[in-house]
Amino acid sequence: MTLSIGIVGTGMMGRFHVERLASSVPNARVVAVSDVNVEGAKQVGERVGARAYSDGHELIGDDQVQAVLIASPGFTHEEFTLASLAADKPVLCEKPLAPTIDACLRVLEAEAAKPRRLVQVGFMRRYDSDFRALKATVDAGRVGRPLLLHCRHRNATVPPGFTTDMMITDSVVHDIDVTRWLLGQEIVAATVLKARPSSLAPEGLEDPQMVLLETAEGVLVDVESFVTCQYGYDIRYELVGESGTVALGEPPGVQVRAEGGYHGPIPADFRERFAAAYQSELEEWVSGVLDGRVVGPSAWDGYATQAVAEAGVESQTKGGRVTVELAERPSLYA
Ligand code: ISE
Repeated sequence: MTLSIGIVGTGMMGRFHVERLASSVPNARVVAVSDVNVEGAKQVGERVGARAYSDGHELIGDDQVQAVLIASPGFTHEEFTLASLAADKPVLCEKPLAPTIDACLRVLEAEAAKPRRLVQVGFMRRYDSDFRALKATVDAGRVGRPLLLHCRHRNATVPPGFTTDMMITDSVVHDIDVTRWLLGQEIVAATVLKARPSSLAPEGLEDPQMVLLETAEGVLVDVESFVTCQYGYDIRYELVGESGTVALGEPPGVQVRAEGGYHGPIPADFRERFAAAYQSELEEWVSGVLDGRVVGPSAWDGYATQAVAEAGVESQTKGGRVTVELAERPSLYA
């Protein structure tokens, strides 16, 4: 069986997914692509034999499209996810699920009225083998009850137009999702502190920052967000438990010890660091959908993450600790 997929958005992430789905994901076929820049969509479509639309709604309405992948800008995610739900088509939506808490709740409400889940959010770190090993170690109780989690999230640079709030809504959202998934607890408060800005950050970008998250059971999580660190894409995690610690290893590749020093590779960006995770995310999504199941990060995960991110942005702007109040969790996400 083959899954015929339509991809909304042929910008950087859309093209990344189209190429992977068309070339290396078993049982997947890209049959349609769409973008407001229809010429760009046509070029991408031609390479993989897919039809091109200028409007994502037409793509979702295409009878040949059995499942939808949304990689258009975040402010369009709500409308395309709701349209996919209305058409009863499984949808993998890049983060954010939607750009506001209210918009996320509208998606939750629409999906919760369905008999089964259709929406998955693109939190790809959950598919990374090292993150999975970290979670398996914690779940097996090898380091005891979790107390603290240290996270570092560094990007070499950011694209033009990247603003201070995006350090939370675009970057730290991944750490928020990993925290909830790794610990199996919701986050109840966020506090953000700004370091003195790096002179290498673009004018106005208050980089770096420290984000302190508190979970429902009292685990403290510190996230360093440094989006212009210059030297590469560097993600580090260490969980401190009552009887031990577990940390992500160094990036794969060879380490050279020579001339009085040692050197190893650092990925250039998140697509390189998480290439294998994106591959597994797509493979598992496609095989799950073909089996009639959507089991990856849910619309609830997208909503809860957005709620914490908004608390973080409020702390960024007004200062102090901001608590997170979540809506009641629909039974679909039990
Ligand atoms: C980017 O949008 C991502 O999603 C990456 O995974 C993240 O690490 C990066 O900080 C974001 O800007």
